[in-house]
Amino acid sequence: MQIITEIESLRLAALSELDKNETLEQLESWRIRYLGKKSELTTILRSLAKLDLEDRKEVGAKANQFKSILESGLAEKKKLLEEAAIISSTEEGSLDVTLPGNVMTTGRLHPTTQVIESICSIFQNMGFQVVEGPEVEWDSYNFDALNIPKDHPARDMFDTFWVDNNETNEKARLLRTHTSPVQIRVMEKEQPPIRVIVPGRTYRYEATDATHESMFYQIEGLAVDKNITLADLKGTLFEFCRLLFGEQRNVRFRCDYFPFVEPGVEVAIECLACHGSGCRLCGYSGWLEILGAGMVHPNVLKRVNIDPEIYSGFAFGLGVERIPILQKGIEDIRLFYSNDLRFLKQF
Ligand code: 2U9
Repeated sequence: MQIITEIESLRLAALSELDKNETLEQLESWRIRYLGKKSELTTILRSLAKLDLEDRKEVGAKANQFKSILESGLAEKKKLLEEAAIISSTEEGSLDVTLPGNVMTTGRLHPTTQVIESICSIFQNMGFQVVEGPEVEWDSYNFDALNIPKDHPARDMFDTFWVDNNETNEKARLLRTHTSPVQIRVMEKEQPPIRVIVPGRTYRYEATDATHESMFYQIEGLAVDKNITLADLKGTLFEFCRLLFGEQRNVRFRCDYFPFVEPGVEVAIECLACHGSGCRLCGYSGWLEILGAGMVHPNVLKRVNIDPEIYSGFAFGLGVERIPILQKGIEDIRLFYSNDLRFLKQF
């Protein structure tokens, strides 16, 4: 049949031309020529209706087979040309190897985290265990358990963010003003010997300025056992100061007051900037206060059912940001948590 021969020769022509297309534009012209509305194939398909049934079946099958061969050939060729276009665009100069590369920035730990890690590891090496606890606390854990009863003037030392506004209720919640309630929780659960180090966020209802933040980090420590004395406290904290600030650093130990310890002490190191002669950093005293500490108050032990006649303990606390502030001469504590990368990248 004439029309079948026509389709056959059309197929040969189309496929041999398909191979010759070298660009996507050429391929599109090819598509219009062989598969477009005005193509011979479309004319053949439209004329099928005029044929008698037998011929229509035969020619229809042949024409549709031809159409699908062309369509799959087209898709395959298009894919090849697109891939080649990508490769040649990089080869032909869109990749300029003389341009500066993209700098891969590496992350780092926040300066506060770095200090927490080095302090905790010093105490871990002395046998202390790192413990964490909740930042929203009960009034009773934050104050009463630490020998700071309701209406006691010592409460004024801690400007508090209340979550529940009923300060007379033991079950009123607050944002913890120190990490000490965690040590209470440890003593409730564990029997001595206890040696824990507790890092974490603490909150004070402060008007913020260069030296005050409403959120800051503390690290506190607690050791409870038989025969723990002030000499253990002094030896442990002197060793800590020398490991953190250098073997030769002088350390000062003086009386201080904290409601949860008796006696209470304050530990200072020889000024990092002037080595004791007096400068702006140390307020011309020659000393930098680093830690507060003391022997755990018997009332605190009694409340958690540890007999102060049998056991004794020492505790200490420090403000974490103060360490890099003093070491690096940072002028404003608010820089730590304002997420300015120009500051953070320096650590
Ligand atoms: C328990 C018993 C005693 C922890 C202590 C301090 C002294 C202290 C301050 C340092 C600077 C807090 O960040 S700061 O403002 N802390 O001086 N902390 S004794 O005493 C405890 C803790 C828990 C059960």
